[in-house]
Amino acid sequence: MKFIHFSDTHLGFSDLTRVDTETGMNQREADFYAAWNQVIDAILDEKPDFVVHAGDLFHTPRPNNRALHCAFEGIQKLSNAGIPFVVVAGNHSTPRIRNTGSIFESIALFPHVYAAWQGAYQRFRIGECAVHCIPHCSLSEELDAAYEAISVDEDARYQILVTHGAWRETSDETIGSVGEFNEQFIENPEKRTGLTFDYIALGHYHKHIPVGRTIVYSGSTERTSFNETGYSSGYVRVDLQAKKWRYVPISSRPMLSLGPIDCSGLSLDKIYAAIAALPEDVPDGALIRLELTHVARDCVLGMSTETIDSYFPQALYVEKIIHPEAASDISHSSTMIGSLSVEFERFLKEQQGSELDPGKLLELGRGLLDQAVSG
Ligand SMILES: [Mn+2]
Repeated sequence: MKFIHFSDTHLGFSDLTRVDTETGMNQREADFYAAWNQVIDAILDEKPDFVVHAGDLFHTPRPNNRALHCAFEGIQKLSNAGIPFVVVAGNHSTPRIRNTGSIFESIALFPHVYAAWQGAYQRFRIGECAVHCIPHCSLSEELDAAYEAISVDEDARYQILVTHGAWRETSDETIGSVGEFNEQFIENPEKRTGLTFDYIALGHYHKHIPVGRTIVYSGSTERTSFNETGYSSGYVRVDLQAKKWRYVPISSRPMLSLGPIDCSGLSLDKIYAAIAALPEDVPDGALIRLELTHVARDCVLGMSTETIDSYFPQALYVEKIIHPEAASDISHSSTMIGSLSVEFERFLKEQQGSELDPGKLLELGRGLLDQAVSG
């Protein structure tokens, strides 16, 4: 039996202010749909016996209409092709309040679709394979109960487990933790239950990485932040009979980090020159994170986003992370050009002749902006 394992498609994710000129859609939102469609097309092409999705199908518990349409369209294609699709809910697509219902209830209406989303263990049988599912559980008691409920299907030739969370091998060895507040920890289920699985399909960690010989994070199909720079995007093709799996990369938007450039003692012109001297092999449509350290305060305020962007005409977006020199207060030790607090400081500088204390105004304004942004 052969199946495809993928995960963390985060449909409905959107970011940055770039718009796809053809559709008018947020470009990053469109990128995530394109990645999902690539995997769906690959599945239709490969015709596996079934497919498992290990969580975070959607970016939020209440996805927008475009995200729903994209998911339904893909799932319908699999359903029409008679390819069973098993999906577990991850932490991003689990509502915090249960009585709001779940989108997985609707997804499970498609023929050949099996969804585990109710904070409880579920087992599905697909041909010769028993698929054991532990979705995201909001309470640790539910997770404990889910583990206890795992039962082997004696008639099935293969047993696989699909689950979503950070892998906890021992109490001080965790893999795939991303520090989200509602992250679930998966204690090695084989150790915990004494059962052996032919394969454990993991979701949550956006980096593709095997945890054991047949315990695998497929990784995500696109990257939700610059922290994921360098992660590939793709899915895993598993052959149960041959006891083998293979990672298959898909194409996703290029993302790269440039710098840090040490700007100690550099004038603004010299800083621009140092940026201009960075390697030029930036792929078309890339997302770039540019980091500058020890930037003199005056340079931070005088820096032009447009000038920096002009050095990377082929980039879709350039994020500028600035570490000002000798920052007086630690909470503002790093900043982003274009961020509200920097723009506010620039604005204040232009307001000459006010009788109000500019230092106090700046402090007060930044405090309020920080509150508004983090709240
Ligand atoms: Mn995720």
